[in-house]
Amino acid sequence: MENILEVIRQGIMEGDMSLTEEKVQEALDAGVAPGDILQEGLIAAMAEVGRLFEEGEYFVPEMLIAARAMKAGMVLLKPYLVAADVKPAGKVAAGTVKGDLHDIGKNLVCMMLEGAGFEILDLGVDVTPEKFVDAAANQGVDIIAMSALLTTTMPNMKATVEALKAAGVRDKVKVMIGGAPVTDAYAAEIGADGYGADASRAVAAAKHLMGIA
Ligand code: B1M
Repeated sequence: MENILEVIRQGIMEGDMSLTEEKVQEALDAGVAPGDILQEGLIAAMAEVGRLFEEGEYFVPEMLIAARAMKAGMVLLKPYLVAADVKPAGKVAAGTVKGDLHDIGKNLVCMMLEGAGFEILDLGVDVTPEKFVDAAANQGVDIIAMSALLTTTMPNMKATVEALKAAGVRDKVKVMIGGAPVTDAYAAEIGADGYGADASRAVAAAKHLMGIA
């Protein structure tokens, strides 16, 4: 079993989608527990990718292709995880804030979070405070994750935090933010709970907010 999980990890780290798919299917057919394939295959590989990114050995393209391979494996694994009732690390509603159409970084953050075992509700781009509030109120999410790439749209993060408060759901969720112009200080200023400078640190922040790291 360890050997096939090692091959899955290697496949993901090298961004080899077809090898990842083939080996995830092989592991499932061989009766390896879906939770083990997730934890010791997909999640372990993406944790290593995050580490290499932080150490400057991997860059955004390597992270993107690794995440794509992980997602391909996840598509096969998901029905088995549901059947085995494997619980996600937490549910995250992620979106780029109102007025902002940049989604490359947000998508990468979503993929890395998924690779860390989180369930993602991707709200897309140009997401209004009302849509974030709806996710917090009605979709059972643990974390609201907002991305902004424009200095002109950053205030919509604050507007969303205020809208969550006004709707009485601020305490139901944690709020984390990120994006090129966003800083830790800005997160503190608007009353967000967490901040990630990049996709790898976003995973660390989300885990911290869920009390799992
Ligand atoms: Co635009 N753009 N853009 N753009 N664009 C920037 C952001 C800009 C810095 C370029 C520049 O002038 N040098 C500038 C903003 C200036 C400012 O506000 N200070 C700018 C501008 C001005 C604009 C327009 C206004 C241009 C115009 O039309 N006049 C316009 C706005 C449209 C709109 O949104 N309403 C516009 C449009 C576009 C395109 C559509 C052409 C395209 C976006 C395509 C897309 O996303 N689908 C685009 C692009 C590609 C860029 C640049 C070149 C690259 C952004 C990117 O994808 N980076 C960008 C310049 C730059 O950043 N060098 C620029 C790669 C990505 C992996 O990084 O998004 O930073 P990033 O995400 C990182 C981290 O920030 C972090 O993790 C990610 C991965 O490590 N992160 C999070 C992101 N979200 C997070 C959330 C978290 C945690 C971490 O927790 C929730």
